[in-house]
Amino acid sequence: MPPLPAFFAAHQDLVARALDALVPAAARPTPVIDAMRYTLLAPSKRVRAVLLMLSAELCGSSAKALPAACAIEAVHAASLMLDDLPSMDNAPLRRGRPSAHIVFGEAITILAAFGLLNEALGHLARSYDAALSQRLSVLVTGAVGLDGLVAGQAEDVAATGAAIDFDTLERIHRRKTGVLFSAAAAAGALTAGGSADDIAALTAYAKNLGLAFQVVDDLLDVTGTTEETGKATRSDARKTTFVSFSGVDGARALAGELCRTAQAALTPFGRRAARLNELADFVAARRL
Ligand code: GRG
Repeated sequence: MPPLPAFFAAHQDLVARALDALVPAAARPTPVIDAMRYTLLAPSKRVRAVLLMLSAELCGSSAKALPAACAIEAVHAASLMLDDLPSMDNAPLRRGRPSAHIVFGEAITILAAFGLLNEALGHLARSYDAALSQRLSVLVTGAVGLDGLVAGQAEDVAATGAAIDFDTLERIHRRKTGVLFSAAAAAGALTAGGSADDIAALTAYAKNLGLAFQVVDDLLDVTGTTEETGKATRSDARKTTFVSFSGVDGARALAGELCRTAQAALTPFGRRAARLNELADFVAARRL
């Protein structure tokens, strides 16, 4: 994977080590644990974890943020495993490796995804006091649920091969991608005791950042390489994407506009938001 901005590195290492501990290798390996670790620990940007940690820092401290960052990354990894299945996106390559179902089969992959989801929620419950773990659980289950990943994916599956309008496309991806970004930012703020105003501003930032991230994902499917993205490219032919809707230049302009809207939401934080501004610049220009 090509190098990421320097400020990613410290958080990425911390998160990678904590994820390794969250799903430890079994003394006697089992296929389902192997499959959980295969996708969870594969090299990746960890952008949602980094967003969570930076949001916590902005609200005072990231000292308590790591378990929530791991939970969000475990949910994300589960969603990737399910998304790649033949009955969904049928994607052969993920994080630079054959997708989990190619290595472990569909049944074990589905079980491993449920395993990761379960570990994510268990980790939140174990890692925080009752009040904070309750608020974080509401956030994360909300992001997965009927106004989040599951709803977005269901509408995406239904839309495959069909003509959809821009509002539908946007709703699908706000749910599939944007909502988990928002949950990550809000969760970071919560772990640092952020105020309701902090949480609202960070949620607005992350909602637009997440949609921008998806628009760039669509762009990279057309303009990127497998070496850069770790995924098969030119794979979205059966789908309406931001590129098929708006063209490469239109999608690039949209991503830039969404990142600027995201950054505008950070205005109340002033210079304290420098890192999150940098993260938005990275998302707009990313090649991986
Ligand atoms: C029950 C958890 C659960 C999900 C069910 C399958 C599903 C519903 C939703 C799929 C959501 C999905 C995979 C959206 C795509 C988001 C996206 C842009 C993924 C790529 O993220 P990156 O680039 O990947 O951050 P890395 O590998 O760096 O983590």
